Amino acid sequence: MKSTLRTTLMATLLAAASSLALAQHSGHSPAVSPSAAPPAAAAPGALPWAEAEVRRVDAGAGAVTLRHGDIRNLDMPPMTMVFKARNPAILNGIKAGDKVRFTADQINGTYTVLSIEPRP
Ligand SMILES: [Cu+2]
Repeated sequence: MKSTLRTTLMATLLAAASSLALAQHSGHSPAVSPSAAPPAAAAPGALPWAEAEVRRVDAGAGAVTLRHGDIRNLDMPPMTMVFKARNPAILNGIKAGDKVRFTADQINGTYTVLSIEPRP
């Protein structure tokens, strides 16, 4: 009796969990109307690439100086400036003079590079 109740409870929890996962998954489905999508700042994958030339890499500080083009999501015109790397490891293999593309966002008031890679 007791074990039957527990089994039923487990099944209910599992069903609830899987329907929740399903709901979250469908939220990212392309079938969802674009007007219902959250602003571009939400997911790193949603940020537009910007182009830049690397001026300086400060691996110790986890910072990189970029002479960048337009950054559409930040409404920023071309300029040279320092960005923090959200994960300093993404600066491995990047050096001054490299032509790169990158995504950036303003995180806690700091312009932060989320991803960076050699320009294709
Ligand atoms: Cu800038």
